[in-house]
Amino acid sequence: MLIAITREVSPRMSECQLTHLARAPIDVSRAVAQHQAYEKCLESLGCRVTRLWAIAELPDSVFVEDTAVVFDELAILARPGAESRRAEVASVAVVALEPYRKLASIRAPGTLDGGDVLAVGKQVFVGLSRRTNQSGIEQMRALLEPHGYSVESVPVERCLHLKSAVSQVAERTLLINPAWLETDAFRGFESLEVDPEEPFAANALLVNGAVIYPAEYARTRKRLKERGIRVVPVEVSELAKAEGGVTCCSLILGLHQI
Ligand code: CIR
Repeated sequence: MLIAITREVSPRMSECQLTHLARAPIDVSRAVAQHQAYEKCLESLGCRVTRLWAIAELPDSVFVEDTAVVFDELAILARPGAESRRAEVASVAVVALEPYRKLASIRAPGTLDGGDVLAVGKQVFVGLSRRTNQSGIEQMRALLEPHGYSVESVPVERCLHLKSAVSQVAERTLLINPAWLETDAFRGFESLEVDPEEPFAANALLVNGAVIYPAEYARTRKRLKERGIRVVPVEVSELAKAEGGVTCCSLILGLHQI
């Protein structure tokens, strides 16, 4: 059994942080409907959804992925690089994570956004980005190495987070946008490139052997299907205007209590 932690869309989502996109009007009621459909999708793939309440004054709080990184042995509470997002962490930790995992925290001066962390088995790649700094990565390494994980830092300069440019789509397969990332770190994996006309298409969410994937990236979706990957399309256009993708809207963890 998997648990998916989500949080309702803030009614003030239009005030979100933006780094690479121009501000476009967000239809919040449409964003809410898209988010609910996304949660349904998670349920259809076998997740039990734990939905946290909306926090109006935290416009980006629907993007729960950035607040923590969950492993079998522990959950690491992030310290988001954007100051406006730091207050998102506490309630995710106390309400949703504490029952299931030992908790550790990234501390100042470290910063780390969960969207910068790609964990594949015991290999953990962490984007060194505008949001995640060297201290955040070193703290993550110190917390994970004793549990047998390797932690490798990957420079991220052309997009928001590491997982904007690479995500896992099958046990040993990564979906990558090579225009946004040096791919050397991922040499040990099979890779699939996004269609060059769909630069934002590298963020996919692998759940129980299927991939939750934005409906709008038809060309890359075809590539995934041709690789034998089961794709479950979702409409996430309003969430995308806030620079969110499909991994950002949940934290997924295996159900075992501490
Ligand atoms: C932000 O800039 O922090 C939000 N507007 C978008 C965060 C998306 N999160 C993610 O990719 N993990």
